[in-house]
Amino acid sequence: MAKQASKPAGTAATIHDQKLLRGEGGELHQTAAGPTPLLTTAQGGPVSDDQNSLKIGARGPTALEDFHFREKIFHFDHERIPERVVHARGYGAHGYFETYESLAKYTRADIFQRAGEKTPAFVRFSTVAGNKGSFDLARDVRGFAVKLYTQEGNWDIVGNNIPVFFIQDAIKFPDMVHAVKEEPDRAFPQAQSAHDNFWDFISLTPESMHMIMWVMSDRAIPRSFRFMEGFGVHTFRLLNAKDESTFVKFHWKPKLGLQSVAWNEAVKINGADPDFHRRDLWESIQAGNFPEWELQLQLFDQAFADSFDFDVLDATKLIPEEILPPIAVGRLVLDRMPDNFFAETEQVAFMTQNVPPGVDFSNDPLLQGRNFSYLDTQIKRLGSTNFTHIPINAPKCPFHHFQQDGHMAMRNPVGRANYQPNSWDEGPRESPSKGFRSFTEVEAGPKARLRSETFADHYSQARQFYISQDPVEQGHIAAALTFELSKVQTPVIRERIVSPLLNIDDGLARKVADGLGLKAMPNPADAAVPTRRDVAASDALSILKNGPGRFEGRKLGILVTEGTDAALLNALKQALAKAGASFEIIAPKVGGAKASDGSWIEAHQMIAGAPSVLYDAVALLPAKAAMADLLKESTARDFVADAFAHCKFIGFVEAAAPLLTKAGVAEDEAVIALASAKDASGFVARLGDLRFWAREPKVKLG
Ligand code: HDE
Repeated sequence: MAKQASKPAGTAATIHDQKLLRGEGGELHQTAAGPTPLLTTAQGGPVSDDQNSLKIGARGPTALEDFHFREKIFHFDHERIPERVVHARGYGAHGYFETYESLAKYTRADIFQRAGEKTPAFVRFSTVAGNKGSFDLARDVRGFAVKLYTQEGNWDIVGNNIPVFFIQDAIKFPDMVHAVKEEPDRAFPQAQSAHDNFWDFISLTPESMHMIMWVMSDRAIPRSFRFMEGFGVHTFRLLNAKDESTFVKFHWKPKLGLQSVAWNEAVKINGADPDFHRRDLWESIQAGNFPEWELQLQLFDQAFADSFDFDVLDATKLIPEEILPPIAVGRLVLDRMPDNFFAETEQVAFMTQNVPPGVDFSNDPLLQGRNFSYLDTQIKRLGSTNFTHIPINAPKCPFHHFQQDGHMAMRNPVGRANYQPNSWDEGPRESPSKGFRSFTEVEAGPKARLRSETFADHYSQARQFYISQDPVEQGHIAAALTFELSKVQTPVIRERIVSPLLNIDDGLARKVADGLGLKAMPNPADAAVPTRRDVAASDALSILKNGPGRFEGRKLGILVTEGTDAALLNALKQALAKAGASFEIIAPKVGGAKASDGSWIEAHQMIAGAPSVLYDAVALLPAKAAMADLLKESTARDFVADAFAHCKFIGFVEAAAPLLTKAGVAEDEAVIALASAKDASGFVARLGDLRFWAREPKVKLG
């Protein structure tokens, strides 16, 4: 081998290699689709040899003259751009927004004028704290950023899957983000809030407690992007043709309902498939199961806003849907993956300040700060003021302005006039009627660094969220807090978190204190405003109280072996197809297995590569003859034990009974016997409950 590699260029071996790569006679490769294109440099120069750099003799130095080599390496060296300082890990898709009916009464925004109008959209989902290469199932807020390419320019609703935020004033954002990201001296932990710095900051920032309830709830470990809500968070304004203002809060509601995973499951998913969420979106869009959300608006006027005892400008507060039911105004469908991840998902630049005429900002101090940050950050990341020339960021409506030059300018104004007013009768002009007009609000007050008194109640809505949860969800919040604080090494910080919990719910505080093994209960934290104990529960805040009641869009993991009952397997597949659900076949070997009727079952996964955490429910269809081998596989045992511990529905044939025993499965109503093909549809119907949480006290998920 070594001898061959050292042969000088032009010897038989080298020419042979090159012929293989380029095709006989040095001609272009022929494929079914015709000749492949000629490889060129970035300057368009044809390339003769892309396998060997230019050398002085086969074993000699590389010549600096090799412009093709230098260009190739130069470009490669610069392939990375800075990742986003927050929301670095994300995944996007194209789609459209369809307006249900005219909202002219509230807004002059063109996108809301005509029923049935379709507007192109691009959406990027993300985690917040983790780096670009971190895993999908971090316990974290998810970004839900929507770019709508309207006829009046791009409108970005840069939201999250949680309707409130940690802080009230944008000036605290760098501190908050520094605290949650990896600690600077040791550079860990990544993509995790379970560490001292984060909880230290939280313990000193009482305004964060409402958000903490949300991020410690199941909302922070969604099953997939498709099963998450999105929220604009801030109060915005809609302005109609008469410049009349209506306050608005934006909500995206997933058509398939909400769903989350268990924490123990999330931890295992991160190992089994760190790309679990992006793979889910990719697979469903490729399969033609286009995820869909409804845009719902909470609309209210100043008098209504004034009627609350909290401030609608405070991003740590929400308006319960029972008090102000949202109205549905359109739907968002994602139906196409980007052609290229970098060009689109990585380079997309969302900006809160991108709003069309008819949508306006409120004075929310977090939103005001964001309106500065999102433009500023694009220069850092995309490197030029001309980032709007990148196709994913360019408007899809006609646009004209006099901005010119700069790095990477792709298009400049043509003609003589590059300013206005001008005497050449050239170029665009502004329009007071069509252009963006701000709401005329009279502002007055002392110039000072202030926080409004109306922002001072930090606990009432935190309590409201907690008491609105189903008992299972409340248990998860207590367990999450206990887990996170157990990773905090400084005992006083653990205690400092229990103090504000006492202002939220006594039972919760006690559970966490007990879980942490605190020797004594601390005093409740000082509260600027005492918690309102009379806040009503809001069922809309619970995931479990609003279950979809169907298995549509979910995935069953079907364990098969040699001799699996073909009729039952086929009946299951049919029932799943009818329910709009999918499945994966897991076999001892990925090559598949022969079914009872001699047909071949193609497998998607082998058992060791597909733990049950990757599925919403499982069906165990082994044949009796295969059980002895299957029982030896610890991954088969884990497959079942985990499904049971994660409160999943388990369907099983009689032959699988020893595996259930080995996995410690105790019978309950979600462990369902599948005697024959006729049981398949009933089993799939039961899967609509998604989980059997009544099992949880027995399996003690922690
Ligand atoms: Fe962001 N945020 N943010 N944020 N944010 C960014 O913009 C910022 C906040 C959100 O998929 C950055 O392009 C400040 C709330 C999403 O590309 C940056 C403050 C909400 C995304 C930035 C906030 C969000 C970002 C980082 C406090 C929910 C990802 C890179 C005032 C309503 C968008 C970038 C995407 C990204 C700043 C708070 C959502 C640095 C200063 C509240 C979904 O500009």
